[in-house]
Amino acid sequence: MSRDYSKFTLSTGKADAKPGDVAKSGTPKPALSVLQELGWQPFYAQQTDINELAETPPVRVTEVHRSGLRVLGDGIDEMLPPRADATVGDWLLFNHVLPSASRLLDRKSVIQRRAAGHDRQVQLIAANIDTAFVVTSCNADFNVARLERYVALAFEAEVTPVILLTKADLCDDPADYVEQAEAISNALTVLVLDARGEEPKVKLAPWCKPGQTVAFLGSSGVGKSTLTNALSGTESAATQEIREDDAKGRHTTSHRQLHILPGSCAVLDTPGMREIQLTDVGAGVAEVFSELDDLAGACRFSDCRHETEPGCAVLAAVATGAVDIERLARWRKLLAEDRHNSASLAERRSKDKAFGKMIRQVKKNKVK
Ligand SMILES: Nc1nc2c(ncn2[C@@H]2O[C@H](COP(=O)(O)OP(=O)(O)OP(=O)(O)O)[C@@H](O)[C@H]2O)c(=O)[nH]1
Ligand SMILES: [Mg+2]
Ligand SMILES: [Zn+2]
Repeated sequence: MSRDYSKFTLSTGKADAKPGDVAKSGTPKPALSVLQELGWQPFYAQQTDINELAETPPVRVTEVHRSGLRVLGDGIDEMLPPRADATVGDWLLFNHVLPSASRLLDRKSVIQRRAAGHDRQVQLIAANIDTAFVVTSCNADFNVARLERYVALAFEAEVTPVILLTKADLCDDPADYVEQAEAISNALTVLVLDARGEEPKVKLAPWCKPGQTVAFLGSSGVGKSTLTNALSGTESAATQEIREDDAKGRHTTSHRQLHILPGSCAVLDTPGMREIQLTDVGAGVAEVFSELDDLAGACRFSDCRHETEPGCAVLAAVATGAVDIERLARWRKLLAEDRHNSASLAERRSKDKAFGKMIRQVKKNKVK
């Protein structure tokens, strides 16, 4: 069956309202197409044209499994063979003749981390997210250093971060948590809420507009799946009670899944992350700690590490009490970690290059 993709290219812009879509009140209500519900935006449309779309329709990766990628499109629900270059949220142009040749579209954003374990590869967490809801609870899960990491990841990816403090109903006075979260960055919204019931729908509405893609990130047990269910009005995401003694979750969600909400946004529910090692997020870290980054410009040495160097403007600010010494310590730790991980990545790349060159040389010699 061939579909009319003309309204999904840039030339004609958004899907037009059909006469039947006029709501009873008389206000015209634009029909949300399947692709728009999946999060299709002009950014993706401009990478293709109507002919290519008709041949290879757009599909979005909603789940990644070892066995392959689940992709959804207009009338399409397929599994593609596994591929390392794609992650949840990616858009592909689906080649039904040769699915593995489906073309991956450029991303609007990508959130990635350095994976735990020995090989410590860069792991893609999500692509094409508009808003990252960084979720923590008003309990023992709350940790400023971890929140700063998530916010740096979001800033680096140019994704809007919003911190959600859940379980407000279980906390006598969330004000202290709110204050600490707000101190992380001026360019940040902090909301406190009960993840169950109707509250999330109302409070998250400004970010969950039709056609938008939002993600819930955070530790296990903070309520990411509960929030997903609250937005969808279903119980489709499994949830489970946390351990009473230390408020730790039970890693109930085991894989990332993009939930498509009819008439609304796309919601990515993720498993609780045990560790987020930063890599290649220099700009994101600088943005979170912008007041320190600005001060560092006035240090005597351009490579000042703000430890013991003379003429250090950051240490001077600590001495006057203008800068919190613990925040400085967290900043230095992230800078060092990012430097280490990014450098080893660069090293690995150059090693890979050298190895490739050696192989080519060997092959060439054989031919001779
Ligand atoms: N009272 C209350 N309970 C909540 C709130 N948010 C989540 N919970 C409960 O906390 C438990 C864990 O919630 P989940 O939604 O499973 O947490 P999760 O972040 O998805 O956890 P993982 O899937 O393990 O990463 C469940 O029992 C929820 O009902 C809240 O705001 N208030
Ligand atoms: Mg979950
Ligand atoms: Zn300094």
